[in-house]
Amino acid sequence: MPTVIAIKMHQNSLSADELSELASNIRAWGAELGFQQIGIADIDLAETELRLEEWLARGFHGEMTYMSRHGTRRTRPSELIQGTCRVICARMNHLPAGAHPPESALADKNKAYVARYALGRDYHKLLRRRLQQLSERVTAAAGEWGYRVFVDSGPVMEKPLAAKAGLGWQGKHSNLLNREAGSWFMLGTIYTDLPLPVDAPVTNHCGSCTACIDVCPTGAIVAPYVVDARRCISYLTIELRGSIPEDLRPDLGNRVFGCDDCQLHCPWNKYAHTSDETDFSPRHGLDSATLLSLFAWDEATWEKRTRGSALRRPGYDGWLRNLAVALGNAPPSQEICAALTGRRASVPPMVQEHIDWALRRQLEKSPA
Ligand code: B12
Ligand code: SF4
Repeated sequence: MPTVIAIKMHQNSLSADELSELASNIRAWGAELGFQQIGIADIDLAETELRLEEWLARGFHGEMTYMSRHGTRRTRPSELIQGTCRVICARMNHLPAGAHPPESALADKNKAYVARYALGRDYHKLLRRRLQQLSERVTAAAGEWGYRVFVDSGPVMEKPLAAKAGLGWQGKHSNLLNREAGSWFMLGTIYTDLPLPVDAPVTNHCGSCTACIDVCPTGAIVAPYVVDARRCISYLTIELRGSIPEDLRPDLGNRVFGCDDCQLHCPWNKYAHTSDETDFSPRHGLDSATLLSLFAWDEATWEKRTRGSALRRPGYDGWLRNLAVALGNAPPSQEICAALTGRRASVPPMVQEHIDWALRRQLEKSPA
């Protein structure tokens, strides 16, 4: 992630009517490019800034130093990119059509659970390319304009901005929720200096429901709307580079990359839609693979099979670490113990330590 982004913005002098027409066109072009919704927000994130400061002060970001490194540039878009006055926010469904139901992989403890968003092609690449295409259409129609596309690629508060742009509200699990689409979508943004007309936010519809808080396996949603990332399985399996805290390992179950529990149990997701993007279709049978088959991937296989996929983020060691924990949590089996033991000599100490934990846990569960 870049530390400072300096980009030249162009002051385009469109009339109010032209800006309004352009905003409608952006929505229509966005739909043609596969986005389910586009909204436009102003850049006032004052309330978000206070909440982010508190979140950081409580250390909830753990080792994600990129969350604090940029100071107020994260919550003040015009400090990140001079001249920014609007943010075009987009959402795209990612739930792959035809994938095995998530509940079946979660229920079978010999299978690996991979978060739905990571089963196919890396969403960063797909959304960024489409937002770039959208931006180019704006240039073709309206002339040079100042813009910069972000999909998790800079210090941007994507959820609060999308909420301001009317794409949904932040649920108690903190993800953006939409009445017609639940939360199974990813977000992307375009910062711009064009003073486009803004959209109105929608109201919060969580009511008294606490399903996401109650179901979270690690108690990571420490208060409504507040996630302690250090306890979140998504952080532990994707962002954390070193050792997973031992007390949390049993709660990971068979989740080897990310976690969807708070979304799976959210009642609004009965309105979710699957994605038409074939790029999001599961690769290599990841929607119902066994833990042992994935643990058998050597580094070259992992390199090849994770190319262009979000699965690369924790690295090969992180991948093995996560699988070792899940194998420790699996029903006792000699085959699992043999696979863990067979791997031990060829992996770095961090992974070895997780393998040793997994072997101990397997033995504890074995009938005497
Ligand atoms: C850091 C990060 C994480 C971290 C921290 C998660 C978190 N909740 O912050 C970890 C690694 C744990 C993570 C996990 C996941 N992530 Co993530 N993550 C991000 C990232 C890079 C930044 C998020 C951030 O700014 N966090 C800082 C906190 C302080 O901000 P916040 O969550 O908005 O917190 C707000 C609320 O707490 C609110 N608040 C506080 N008190 C109160 C009180 C009231 C009354 C109200 C209304 C609000 C409120 O104010 C805070 C500031 O706005 C964004 C991409 C981006 N650049 O924005 C993706 C992003 C949020 N992640 C995303 C996804 C999909 C996930 C996972 C579902 C992945 C998975 N399946 O494993 C999980 C979900 C876990 C969860 N319940 O949040 C998507 C969410 C899409 C959506 N529909 O909302 C994003 C937007 C990526 C993208 N481009 O699409 N993620
Ligand atoms: S993603 Fe999983 S661990 Fe993280 S907050 Fe949601 S339910 Fe909890």
